[in-house]
Amino acid sequence: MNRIVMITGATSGFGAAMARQYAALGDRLILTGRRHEKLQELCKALKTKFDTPTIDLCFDVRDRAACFTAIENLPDEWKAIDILVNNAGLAAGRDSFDKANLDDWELMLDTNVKGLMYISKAVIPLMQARKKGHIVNMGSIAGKEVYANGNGYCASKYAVHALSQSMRIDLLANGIKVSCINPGAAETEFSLVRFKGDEQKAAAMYAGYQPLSADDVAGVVIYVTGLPAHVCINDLDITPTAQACSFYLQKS
Ligand code: NDP
Ligand code: 8X3
Repeated sequence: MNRIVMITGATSGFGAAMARQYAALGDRLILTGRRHEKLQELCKALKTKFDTPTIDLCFDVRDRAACFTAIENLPDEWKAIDILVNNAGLAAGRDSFDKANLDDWELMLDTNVKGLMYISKAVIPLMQARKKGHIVNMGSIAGKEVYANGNGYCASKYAVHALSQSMRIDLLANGIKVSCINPGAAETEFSLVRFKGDEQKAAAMYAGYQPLSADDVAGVVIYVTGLPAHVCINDLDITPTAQACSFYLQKS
């Protein structure tokens, strides 16, 4: 479709799956993440399979200056970003409020909230100049309902939800769409990161039911960003069929 799509956190999970699905549609991609090798591998694979023009930007979304520099330094022809997917994010730890680690809280808030704000602030002027654009924020069902031991992560995703509503109101006059996508349990590197490399704990999160895949969530983002210009899905929850909400999960 020849749109310019920027996806943060494209080195794994939802971001990488979205990159592949947008590439299959013929879009051009700006892909970000901290793991340079993974970004390069993905860009190479997309070039080989779909002949996709890509730009890979390796930086940490917690680094405010790096976020603005990355956007400022884009070649002019790449600044016409049609779709920004604020996807980079993580959970760190799953402990009760009294036991949770302060560094984990800061990591989640700095990445999931402040990183999203920096990238959005850098990209929005480019969209305002063109009077169009679509910002997709990756929220979570954890941003709709708090669950036990979710504290810092839930707070970060509640913030993503609030920021999405705020952006939608404040950017209304600019013709910019803002969508917040709220997945439930999806099997990616997410739980491995949350449990700091503990493979058993991570695998247990997805045992006894069929979780969402990265491609399931990517397909929803593709759908939401493929609607006619006058149609905007503002807020969308997606869970595995086995999951009703944050605390009801049917396991065999
Ligand atoms: P993954 O761990 O597979 O992917 C996370 C991506 O975010 C990676 O590409 C990672 O890249 C990037 N990232 C993390 N921290 C930073 C940072 N500081 N700077 C730049 N990039 C960063 O998880 P998912 O694909 O599952 O998660 C994607 C988003 O979806 C997250 O916001 C997550 O909170 C949300 N989500 C996930 C759900 C799930 O169950 N999996 C459900 C609901 C929402 P790198 O490490 O290379 O920097
Ligand atoms: C990830 C889904 O339920 O593990 O955002 O918080 S959950």
